[in-house]
Amino acid sequence: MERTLCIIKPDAVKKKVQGSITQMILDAGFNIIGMKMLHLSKKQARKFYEVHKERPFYNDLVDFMTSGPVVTIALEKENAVADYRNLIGATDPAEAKDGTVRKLFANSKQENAVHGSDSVENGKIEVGFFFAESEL
Ligand code: IDP
Ligand code: MG
Repeated sequence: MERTLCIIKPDAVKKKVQGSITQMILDAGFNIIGMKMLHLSKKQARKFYEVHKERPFYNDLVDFMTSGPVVTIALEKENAVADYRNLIGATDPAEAKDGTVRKLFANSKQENAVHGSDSVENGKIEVGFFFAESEL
């Protein structure tokens, strides 16, 4: 079983669609093994998105991700990383396929409703960023 991390981002929590997104994830066959709502600090957001620190959108991304509460969800399933990326769709909702989470709920390339891990290795690392093994 693979693990992957979902973050329901501040735009989606503000729109009150965290329940709809969670239901889509469950309907797609994922097991939720951990879930928490929290308001990220700047320090946490900077660390989480450290791989993007040289990108022009990094500071805006940190501001956005700390603009309101998020819901972090640890997911488990066979082929979880790729299956979850398919469920959420492309980073830019204008390019996301019909029926994907981002097509349905994202506002823009930045405010794109959800995070998803990009590799099996990062799935493990990112779940560990928010959850102690004893919580899962
Ligand atoms: P991903 O979330 O689909 O894996 P990444 O390229 O890893 O996309 O980017 C991380 C996050 O940074 C995106 O989900 C989005 O919120 C934001 N982002 C990425 N590219 C842009 C951009 O060109 N403009 C503004 N925000 C961006
Ligand atoms: Mg990414």
